[in-house]
Amino acid sequence: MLSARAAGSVFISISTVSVAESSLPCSSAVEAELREDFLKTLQCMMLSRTLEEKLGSLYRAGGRIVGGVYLGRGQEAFSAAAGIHLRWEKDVYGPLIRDQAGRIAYGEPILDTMRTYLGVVTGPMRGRDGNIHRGQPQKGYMAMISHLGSLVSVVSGALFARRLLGTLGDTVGATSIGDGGTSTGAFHEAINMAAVEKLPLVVSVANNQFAYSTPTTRQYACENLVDRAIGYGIDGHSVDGTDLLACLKVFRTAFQRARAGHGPQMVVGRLLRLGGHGEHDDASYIPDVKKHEHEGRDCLIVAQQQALDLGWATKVELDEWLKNARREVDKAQAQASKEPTPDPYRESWQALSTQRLAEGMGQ
Ligand SMILES: Cc1ncc(C[n+]2csc(CCOP(=O)(O)OP(=O)(O)O)c2C)c(N)n1
Ligand SMILES: [Mg+2]
Repeated sequence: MLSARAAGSVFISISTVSVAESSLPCSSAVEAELREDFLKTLQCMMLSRTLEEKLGSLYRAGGRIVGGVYLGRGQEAFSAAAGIHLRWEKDVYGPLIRDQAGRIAYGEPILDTMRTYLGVVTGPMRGRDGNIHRGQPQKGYMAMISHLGSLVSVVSGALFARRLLGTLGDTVGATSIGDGGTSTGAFHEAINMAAVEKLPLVVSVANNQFAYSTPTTRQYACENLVDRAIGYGIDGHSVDGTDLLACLKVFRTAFQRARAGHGPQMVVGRLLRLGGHGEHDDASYIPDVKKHEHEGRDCLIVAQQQALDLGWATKVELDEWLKNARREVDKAQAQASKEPTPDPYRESWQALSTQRLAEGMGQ
């Protein structure tokens, strides 16, 4: 791990961590925790990938999913490594479009996902959202906002509210953004405010090298996105987003520092999305050569190999977990498929964001 200090900020770069380096000695207690987190996270990644494959095929088959399907294929390690550090109903989480794996690691049941995509009334958004804008704000689980950058101030606002109410305790907040989203004014304003207020916030920046079809060379002029942390006066961390163990280590540090009062943490993961922006997009603008670079490797395959290399799981166990994931996804699909869609004559159609959802916020 390299460490350099600049203008009060800590830059922790583990960008070159390989499997061998990832297994560098740490205390046995920390190693045991890392191993436990790794195995849990890997199973979340498997479940996420299986679920998303099912959603993709339902979308392509047509008829049942209305609206777009936006997947996190290739970003599961980075997303889930953040989600695993969050406590359901205690911490604040504002996931973005590629965070299905993070949502699972955080604790959202996949039945909620399936119910949302199938538009049934039993889903968390009562069938009014068809994909990713679901949440349960009364639990600190913020419904995604599509306007890029806005979630940072929503999560910060929830943390700030708790601080004012005296209920912040050891709460931490986390949200995500893509390389493209970091160019918005909303992102800069929110990060600046969170830095000034020293909020316990972890911002995952998934640098998947494209914002839809716009490459990062047309997105920002600085060399590394993590360098922006210097300007905000916050900690910046950089990690290989395809390496689960490296991601877990860096998020572990980031969440510890946020909870310990060191203010916002920006974690930048380098990776590539292994698919289109959404399932409607064939990503033909991503050059083949990029797909064969280090960032184009599949984090799920890498993580399974890491588990085997470290002796943390056997091939039989990996196969069993994948089978379990398939069973769970099939079960969720079967359940949600028999549930009703909203009845337009009986639903009040009052905005969900009013009283009922707001109840309990900040507590
Ligand atoms: C403020 C704003 N501008 C434009 C859009 C339209 N839009 C949705 S996703 C997207 C690309 C986002 O790219 P990036 O932030 O890199 O995330 P990625 O999709 O690569 O994960 C754009 C331009 C938006 N949602 N919000
Ligand atoms: Mg991007």
